[in-house]
Amino acid sequence: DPYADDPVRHPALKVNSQCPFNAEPPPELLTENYITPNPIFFTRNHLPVPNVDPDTYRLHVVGAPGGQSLSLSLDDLHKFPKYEITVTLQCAGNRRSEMTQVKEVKGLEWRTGAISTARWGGARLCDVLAQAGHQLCETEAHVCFEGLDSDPTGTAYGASIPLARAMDPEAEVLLAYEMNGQPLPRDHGFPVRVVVPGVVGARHVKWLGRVSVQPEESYSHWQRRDYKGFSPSVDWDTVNFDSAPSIQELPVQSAITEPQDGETVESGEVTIKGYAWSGGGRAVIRVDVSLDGGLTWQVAELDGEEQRPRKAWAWRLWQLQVPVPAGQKELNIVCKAVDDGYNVQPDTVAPIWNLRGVLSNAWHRVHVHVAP
Ligand code: MTE
Ligand code: MO
Repeated sequence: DPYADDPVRHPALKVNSQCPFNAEPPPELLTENYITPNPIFFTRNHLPVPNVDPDTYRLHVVGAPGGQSLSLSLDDLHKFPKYEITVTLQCAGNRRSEMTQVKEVKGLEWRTGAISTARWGGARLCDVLAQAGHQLCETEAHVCFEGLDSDPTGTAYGASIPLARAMDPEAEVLLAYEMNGQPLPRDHGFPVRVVVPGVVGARHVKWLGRVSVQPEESYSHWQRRDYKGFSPSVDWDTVNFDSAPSIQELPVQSAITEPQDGETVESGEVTIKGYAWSGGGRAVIRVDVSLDGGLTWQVAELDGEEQRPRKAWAWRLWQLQVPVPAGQKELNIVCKAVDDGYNVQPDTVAPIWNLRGVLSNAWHRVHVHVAP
């Protein structure tokens, strides 16, 4: 059993698949803290968790023509200037279960918890690439990452990002060896993972073994044959994965974590809580909440850390305390966020439904009963 050596996990996690391990924190725990505690940070593994010996670990960085290839130990990585940034990581499949309700999709049934936030510490990818002789170039180029996890045929998990993002110091792409002040937990990529702020989780390659610069995107299945968006009209007979770009930056997202669907709330006053985040460093500027299915709206209070313009890598938590309208037996609570490009979430799921169930960011709706 290739999974026999997987780590022990926190019992509060809601498991979507045991082997490979895929799990999310329950909503009420997800927004209890601005920084998600490591043990309940959502986990998305495609393969068994590799057991990497930190003493013999080497990160291979293929050098540029005229530059030099690097074989970096953990100590070597620690010698680069250390950067620490708070970054929210979201899986492209977050909230997929809502797409399934419209029509069947292929993928794990994530609810609202395939998203978490940590303070990551590590070396900047641009510094490591520079040491290997890489520079920004005029022609298209991509930085390809390979994990040390592999399938039975020996194929490693892989993904890529454009070289321009990797080399941009403002994009703050990290080779992280710390998560919330601790060495990375095994499930989250021990000893080194990529953190690409503002970009879909799939590119944050864990158990990083190899970095190279190529004229084309990674040939990995997960870069080319997955993690792409399509029209609702496209099905598995007609889909052409080459016709769509790989997902990189994610669209604006928000969800309600309290109260939960089907719950009974006290009459009088209700507190509604949730998270909001947008990709590409776009800051969330507002969250609107409705108690009547979207007929009328109120503006929620944004909590958590104020984000830097164009570098809003982390989520905002939000809440709204409101009187329950007298005589109301049920509430149709809805939330929607707006980012600083004034991008908004679509109001329903059907027009953004896609066969793989990715990019599910419609208004989040929760139906609750009011205690008599
Ligand atoms: N890296 C490797 N090597 N193997 C993987 O299966 N999963 C990716 C990414 N990096 C994956 C990986 C996906 S799809 C996501 S959403 C994130 O890791 C999840 O990171 P987490 O498990 O730390 O939350
Ligand atoms: Mo993912």
